[in-house]
Amino acid sequence: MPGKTLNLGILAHVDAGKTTLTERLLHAAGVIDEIGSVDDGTTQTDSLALERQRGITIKSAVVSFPIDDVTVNLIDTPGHPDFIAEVERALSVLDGAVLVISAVEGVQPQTRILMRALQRLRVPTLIFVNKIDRPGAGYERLLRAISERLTPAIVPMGAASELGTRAARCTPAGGADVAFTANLAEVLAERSDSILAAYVHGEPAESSREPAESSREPAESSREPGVPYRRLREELAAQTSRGDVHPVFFGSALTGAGVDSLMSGIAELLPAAGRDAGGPASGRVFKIERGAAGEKFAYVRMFAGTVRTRDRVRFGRSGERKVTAISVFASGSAVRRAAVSAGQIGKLRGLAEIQVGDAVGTPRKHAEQHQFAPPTLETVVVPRDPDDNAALRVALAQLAEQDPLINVRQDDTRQEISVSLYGEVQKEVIGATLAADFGLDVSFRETTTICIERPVGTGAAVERLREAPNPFLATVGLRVEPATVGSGVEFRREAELGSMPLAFFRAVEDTVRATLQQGIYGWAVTDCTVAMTHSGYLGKHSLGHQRFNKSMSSTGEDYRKLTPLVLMSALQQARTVVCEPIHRFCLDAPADTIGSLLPALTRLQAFPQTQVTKDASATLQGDIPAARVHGLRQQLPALTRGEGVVECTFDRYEPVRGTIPTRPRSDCNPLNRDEYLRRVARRASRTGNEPRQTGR
Ligand SMILES: Nc1nc2c(ncn2[C@@H]2O[C@H](COP(=O)(O)OP(=O)(O)OP(=O)(O)O)[C@@H](O)[C@H]2O)c(=O)[nH]1
Ligand SMILES: [Mg+2]
Repeated sequence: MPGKTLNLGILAHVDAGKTTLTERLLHAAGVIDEIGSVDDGTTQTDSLALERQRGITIKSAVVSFPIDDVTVNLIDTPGHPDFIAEVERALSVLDGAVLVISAVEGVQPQTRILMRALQRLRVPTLIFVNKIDRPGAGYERLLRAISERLTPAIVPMGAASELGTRAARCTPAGGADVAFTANLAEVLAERSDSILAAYVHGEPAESSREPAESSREPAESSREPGVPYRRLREELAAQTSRGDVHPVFFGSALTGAGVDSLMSGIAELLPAAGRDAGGPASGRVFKIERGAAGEKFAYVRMFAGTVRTRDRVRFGRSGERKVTAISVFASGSAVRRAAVSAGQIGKLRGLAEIQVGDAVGTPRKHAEQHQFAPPTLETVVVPRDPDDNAALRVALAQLAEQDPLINVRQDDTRQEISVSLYGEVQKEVIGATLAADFGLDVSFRETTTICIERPVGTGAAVERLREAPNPFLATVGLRVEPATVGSGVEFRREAELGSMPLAFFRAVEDTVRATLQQGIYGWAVTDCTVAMTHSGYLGKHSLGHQRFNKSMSSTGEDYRKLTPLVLMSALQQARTVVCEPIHRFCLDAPADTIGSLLPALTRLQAFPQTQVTKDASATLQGDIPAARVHGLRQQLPALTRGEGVVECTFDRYEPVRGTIPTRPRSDCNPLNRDEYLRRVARRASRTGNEPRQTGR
């Protein structure tokens, strides 16, 4: 049985060839006899009906293959920006990655976004320049673009010939190639003093032997007296594993050129995870799937320990369930096993409430942060048959457990359900999934932008125990302040505190975060610090009798009800500014269409900042509100004789100019104190849970 596992992500801009490359790798490893095709809908990883129809990947999929004694679990991810959430979830479970770039289209916007995320997380990454068989494929141009726009620390691993033809090939460079070894030594010496010293001063001839046995490179001795080739390869693997250097391979997933070299690179240069099966179990869910009968499977990457069938495992914030079945990926697909241990990916059954992103067992120390911007669009989903409202809610809740970022919102006042989105393609996919998997026919209202609110100044408020009109057995004081852009929400407890039971602080913090989902204008409030300045509670005994008296003791519920009141009053004092998402656009069009394009861009509130004209084509770059991106895409063909191409990526939030958009509020946030208290009292009398006396 193989001893090590490498969890490998394949990432790229849409259509770069990830799924086709996955087929090639499976074939080269002997797992499949015939290579499937994306265009015919016959690949292993684009297995959903919708993926096959459309020829694009929508969900991440796992397949596995062996290289020597390593089991590689390959995660094929979608490249379309509407499905970036899938990539984010895969990123958190990877040991290494292959970033695919088309040799024709070159470095594209999504390529840069993905590379930045890989580098932030220090995921060891190989670069594969694909499609060298297509007319227009480049070599030097690609290397230049990669080093200028992605990372300067690259090592081209071979030379390409007959580019742009079906005969295009890639010849791996070896130790006998003086130019290759010199370049390798130079790149590696930048991050290694010992390589630098050996490079400059030369090394004893003794270590100048052939490359490491694990390498599939031809076993040639280095002619470079400076650093032995074997040592260079070891150092290359070490620096690649640290995410410092990125080896670049060229090839074609379609013809298979260069795929063997990439396979060798994966085995030699990326670090496989060992099997530390002991210790407490710790894993992470990166995908949820439902079987034909609706049964739920959680894809879990284990980081430590072992989970066995019939083990009770903890997950998420408070879930605990018995695992009823486990499959582990091996030689292609998932096979039934009794246990899954560190390094492996398992498909676990039985964990009913589990969600994508949940920790399984002991959470890892560093909670993962979001790598990509959250969705900036939303739409209301309307069932064609109003009787389907309840079924729609259940169906969307199921989709949300696979994709928490669709963030299903129920607006009780209007009886509407909305979902957040990255774009129009995602909307179509949600519509098609509801029809195919749930038999629900829905329409969508026009897509709108999701804004955010940021505090402008500082605001503070306090409600004290036993001071009317506070009807709750709790003291809560809060101060809201603006924080750095992009910092999110920080909750802080201030000095004099410490006396109150921790559970009450937790109730306050959880409620603060929930309440901030709807600020003064109905948008989520972010980039702020909320400090708890006052706290107080009533003990579990009534004063006179020294006996436990529930009606005279503070409970978590008192803090959950009082906190929104205090927080919203502090927020109203601080005031907030509504900010809308702004995208960067990069638009290529025939130069003679610029005259009609510019006024159209102005009408769309887009601001072109740079314009470069080369020969007959022009490139414009600038900012555009997210709300206008779809309009631009729709108008572009007519404005550019169908030749214009535009790429938009989220850049930042900026205060809205002109009319301030508001979002319909659900009824849980108190903007009006008296109304809120009346509502709480009404709800309490309905549930028989009256506000208690304050003990005076
Ligand atoms: N000529 C040529 N075409 C290729 C090559 N690799 C992929 N293609 C084609 O490019 C198109 C997209 O390929 P996919 O493998 O679906 O690309 P992808 O990156 O998985 O796409 P998404 O998952 O939708 O982002 C298909 O029509 C493939 O046949 C290649 O090496 N050469
Ligand atoms: Mg694909």
